[in-house]
Amino acid sequence: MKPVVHFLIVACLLAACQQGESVCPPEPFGACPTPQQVAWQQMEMNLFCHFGPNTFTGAEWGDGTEPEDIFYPTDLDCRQWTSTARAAGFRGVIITAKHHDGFCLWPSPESRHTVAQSRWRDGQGDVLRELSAACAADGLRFGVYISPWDRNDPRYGSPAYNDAFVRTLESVLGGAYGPVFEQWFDGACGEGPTGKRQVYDWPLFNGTVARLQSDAVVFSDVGPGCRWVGNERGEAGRTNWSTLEVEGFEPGAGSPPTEVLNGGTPGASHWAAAETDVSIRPGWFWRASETPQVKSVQQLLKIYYESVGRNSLLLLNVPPDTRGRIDPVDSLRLLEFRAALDTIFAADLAAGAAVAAAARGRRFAPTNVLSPDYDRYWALPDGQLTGTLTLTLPEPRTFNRVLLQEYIPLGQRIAAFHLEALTPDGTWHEIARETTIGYKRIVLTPSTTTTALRLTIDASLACPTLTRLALFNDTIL
Ligand code: FUL
Repeated sequence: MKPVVHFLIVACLLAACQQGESVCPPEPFGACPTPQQVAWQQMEMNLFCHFGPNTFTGAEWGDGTEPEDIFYPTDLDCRQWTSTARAAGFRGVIITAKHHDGFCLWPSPESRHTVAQSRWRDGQGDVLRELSAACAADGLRFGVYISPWDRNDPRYGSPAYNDAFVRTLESVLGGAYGPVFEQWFDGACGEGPTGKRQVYDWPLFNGTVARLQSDAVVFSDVGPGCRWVGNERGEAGRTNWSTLEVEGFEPGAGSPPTEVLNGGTPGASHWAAAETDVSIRPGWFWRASETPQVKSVQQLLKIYYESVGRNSLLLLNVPPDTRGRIDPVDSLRLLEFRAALDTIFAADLAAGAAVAAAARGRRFAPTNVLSPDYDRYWALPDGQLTGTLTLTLPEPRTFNRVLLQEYIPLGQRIAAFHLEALTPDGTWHEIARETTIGYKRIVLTPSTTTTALRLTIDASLACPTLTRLALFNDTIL
């Protein structure tokens, strides 16, 4: 190209940039999520259903010797699970298709310990068939927990088991039950019926999922799709990076320390956002005796703020009972939880605000943070790692929750920020000082009445992006 032509093109581009319309978006930074991982994180809340022989024996870990006939739901209704989940705002359901006792809730050809050997529906029943159909009918995504630890399979503890486990995966993921959005791999690796432990072939297992369900996000302690949050209390780290150093680690005993799982690793080369799995009851399986201890709305809200509100996905376990239905106490609590969330997040108190900040161009204008459209975001120019954004409200407003969202398709960037409110004497008063934001961060602040809020980004790994800043007032928690 002649230098003069080149000059003209550059000059035109610069002119366009100055008009702010055609400025390029920031380059992706570091490890970024796949579109499937972004869609997964946007689900925000999924339902976990622990169901199997333990539902009938009261055990948390069955030993694999339970007679198949023990599995006898008297009134299974998967539509009741999915309509409850949907009404409560969950987007997907993950079922324990096979827990550590090895019992398969579908007629797996690889096992003699399944619904097919039970008297339930004369051996013709298939919970996965009913649940996947119910999910499709209620517009929910369907996911499966298939435990590699198997206390029933006589091959467990030998290389033959890994191949058998692949065939087990194939019978669920091969298409019989439609698309699977998440494959949940528990890292537990105890002894099998012969007293031996298995050496799991994780690359083989993960490869099998990728081959059969290319859109599925694979959960394990270390991904590859998403990672365990490091505890079962419902608490993601206050600092929570969706990137994780996975080199040299594997699920189970070989996983990184739980504090690392809880907070991720800034700038690491792998994207594996944290999934927070927690039960609405003390145990993972339903027990009549635990019904009085179903978590309260306040406890669920706290969990919500400490999972979804800390850049994590919430996988809330609500185990069906011996009828094969969600207990009315649990389903009512879920609807109360939903009603509380709807009340708290009904009105964005930042609506109508004026927004002032530096920006990389009109397309990335600061006002984008007021729009609920996730793909419209504010961004700073390349190389600018700190900055402020000021919201001026039309009148004094009172809030105690500040919701922030980064545009994660370009990576997680913000490492430190603080929030200040304008006081009547014209000075700024700090109301929060935090670290990461990620896909979604809900900062709990003292109750604040002000006409202006200032966000200062104190540190960022690359020029920051922000797709949402919203204010809410929670009078429930
Ligand atoms: C754990 C399992 O051992 C529990 O039984 C439960 O399924 C939980 C979600 O994962 O590691």
